[in-house]
Amino acid sequence: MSALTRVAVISDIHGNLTALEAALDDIRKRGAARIYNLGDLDGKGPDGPQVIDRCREVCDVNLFGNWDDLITRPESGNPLVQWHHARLGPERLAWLRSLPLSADFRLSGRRIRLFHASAQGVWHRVFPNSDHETLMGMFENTELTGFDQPPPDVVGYGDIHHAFIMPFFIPKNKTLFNAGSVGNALDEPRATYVMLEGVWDGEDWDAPFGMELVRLPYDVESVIARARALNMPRTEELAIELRQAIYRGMQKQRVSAG
Ligand SMILES: [Mn+2]
Repeated sequence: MSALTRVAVISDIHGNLTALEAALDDIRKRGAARIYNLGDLDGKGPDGPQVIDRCREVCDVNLFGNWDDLITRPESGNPLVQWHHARLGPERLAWLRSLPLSADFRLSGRRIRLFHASAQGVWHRVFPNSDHETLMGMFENTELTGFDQPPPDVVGYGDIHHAFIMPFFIPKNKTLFNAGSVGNALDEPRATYVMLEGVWDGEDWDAPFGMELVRLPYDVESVIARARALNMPRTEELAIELRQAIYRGMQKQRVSAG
């Protein structure tokens, strides 16, 4: 019987160093051997440079997200994007730009595939209530995932800041999960990630395999205070996201609706 390996899957830290440290502390306590980060390291939160430096140090793999795309192309003209871009410096920007789009590995027989948003691209958004064909598209080999690996059994992604673990009835033995968001969770206001457990690179499907959704409290107010101290654009929208898990795009609608 081989020993089980724990693999932490984190995503969407969005410049929230306090939430990242809470997640890393928990990951360390649980003895994870590997950490995969699914992208969106900066943007929205105040500490992008520190988050990038920390992820380079502790994550085994860092993947490219849509905000990593946005932030490395500041010509979009958005003042928020420009504010974040200006703080990173050329070396971090080049590193972000160099990140891979997907990662594959094997755990207890299952082929696991991770990417930021979907197999179609970092700007292609998939929700758990998308139609069956769209959800099945997450398991296909594409330009983004490459064609050199067999299609996966378990797919994990980030992007929507909404964690879930969804095994399918049809087809059997396929599971889609979302790691949620460490630094900008929109399903509940806590740092969120997923821990996988199984035999690393093992071929035996009958070896134990586990997936766990982890929620952690952190000092939300200190992050908001830090953003205010830095005069970060859209800090008040960030405050509502971090305190109440209400997406900034929904905040105005909520006010006008009532
Ligand atoms: Mn994101």
